[in-house]
Amino acid sequence: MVISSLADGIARGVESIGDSVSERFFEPTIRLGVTGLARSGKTVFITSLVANLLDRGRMVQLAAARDGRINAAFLQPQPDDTVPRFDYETHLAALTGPAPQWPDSTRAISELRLSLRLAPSGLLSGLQGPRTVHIDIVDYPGEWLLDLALLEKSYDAWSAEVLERIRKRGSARDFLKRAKSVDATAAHDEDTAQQLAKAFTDYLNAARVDGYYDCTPGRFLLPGDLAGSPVLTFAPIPFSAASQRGSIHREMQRRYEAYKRKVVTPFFRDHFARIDRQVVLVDALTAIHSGPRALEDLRHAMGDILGAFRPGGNALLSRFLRGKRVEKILFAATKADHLHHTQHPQMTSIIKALTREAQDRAQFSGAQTSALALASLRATTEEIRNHSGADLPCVRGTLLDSGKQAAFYPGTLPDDPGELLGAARTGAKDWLSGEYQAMAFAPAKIKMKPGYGPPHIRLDRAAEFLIGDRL
Ligand SMILES: Nc1nc2c(ncn2[C@@H]2O[C@H](COP(=O)(O)OP(=O)(O)O)[C@@H](O)[C@H]2O)c(=O)[nH]1
Ligand SMILES: [Mg+2]
Repeated sequence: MVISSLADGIARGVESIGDSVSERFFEPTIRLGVTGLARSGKTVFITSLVANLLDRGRMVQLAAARDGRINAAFLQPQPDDTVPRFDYETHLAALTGPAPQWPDSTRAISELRLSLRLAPSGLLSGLQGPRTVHIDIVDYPGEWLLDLALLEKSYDAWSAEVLERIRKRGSARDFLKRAKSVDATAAHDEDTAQQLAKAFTDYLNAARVDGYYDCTPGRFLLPGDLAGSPVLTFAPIPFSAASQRGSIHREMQRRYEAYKRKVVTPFFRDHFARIDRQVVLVDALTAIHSGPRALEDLRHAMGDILGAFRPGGNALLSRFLRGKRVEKILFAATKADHLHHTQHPQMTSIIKALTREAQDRAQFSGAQTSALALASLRATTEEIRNHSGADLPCVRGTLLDSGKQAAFYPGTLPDDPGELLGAARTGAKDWLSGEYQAMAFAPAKIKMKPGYGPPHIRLDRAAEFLIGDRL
């Protein structure tokens, strides 16, 4: 419709003016949290979701868009002045430019307000004018949710637990050597503290590369503007005797408590506690490609992440929430364009199985949950290729490293996700049946059509679940 696209165009230009007076009165706001571990696809998801809500040609499964009830969509200034704005324009330009690139990885929380002007609906539609719904999209690292477990743990308990857990990890060897050689009762000196913290951070980064997901404190990996500050300059160290004031142990303890108070608590109180709807993105394919141990580790991390959504699971968090809770949680396996669509049901079963416990808990407490496999930005096309007499469902795309076109058969996911998760749980070294091939595609060159956002898979279904009932 000409009028609506015109309104769209104008409205998008006036972001800086805003509509802050009427906004305070009765304009409903949905706070949509987008989280997931590093590289799970948060930035691409938000960028494509926003682009596809601005231009809704590919959003047929979003009922309000299909039925033409969204008159206009526009970006507005966000309500939180101290949170960085999600850099939508830069990310979109990277993804859809003439030489498309994946966006740079982001390392902190950010926010974007998208407003939808909706045609009146329902019984009173004759009496109402158009109404506006604001969607505040909040992007934050899933690693930060893992820190929730720290809130109720003392430094000594945390320290002992971490040292035990990483005892046998090759990537922790250097750090452990250093930690063991420290006399925890000696007088604190900043040099030692910094060296320990650096060795510990190096270990966390290496562990992450090795496919471990249990890498807390979360801000060590994603320090943002806290890099180098004392709240991030501590590490677990072995100790035995009660420590003295001024000792290394006492100072580590103090910084750990400061980290909880100044970093973890404000995030849960000021951001997490205000979320209405949540999408948790999971890159299950990469974990499967990495092998059973990575998948088992991912399952653990998901359990910990989702523990944050269990009401009453943490006394401090309950206090911040004051009875409020997340109404809907979507678990989404990302990058489904790495698989031919005939394998998407298996992918969905895997994500369901991975988040099973958490889903049961959420349902029990009244939050509605759902799981699906999606691609925020489709980088491949499908084709059937004949290989030694068998038809293999493949995907074709541009390889990230060489820039060459190639068709891939990623391997067959089992119908029963238990086959993979069971092997992972029992500590198998390799997958019994079949290899899963890792691959990295560059974003495809897109010819953007007016009225259409970038191509995706099931992003519209995700939107319908997350916000459809409020439009
Ligand atoms: N093929 C494909 N790759 C994706 C998709 N979404 C994300 N990726 C890949 O995953 C990487 C990490 O995505 P990003 O959104 O930056 O993750 P974040 O760290 O969670 O914000 C990207 O650089 C892409 O390589 C998708 O929909 N399709
Ligand atoms: Mg990101």
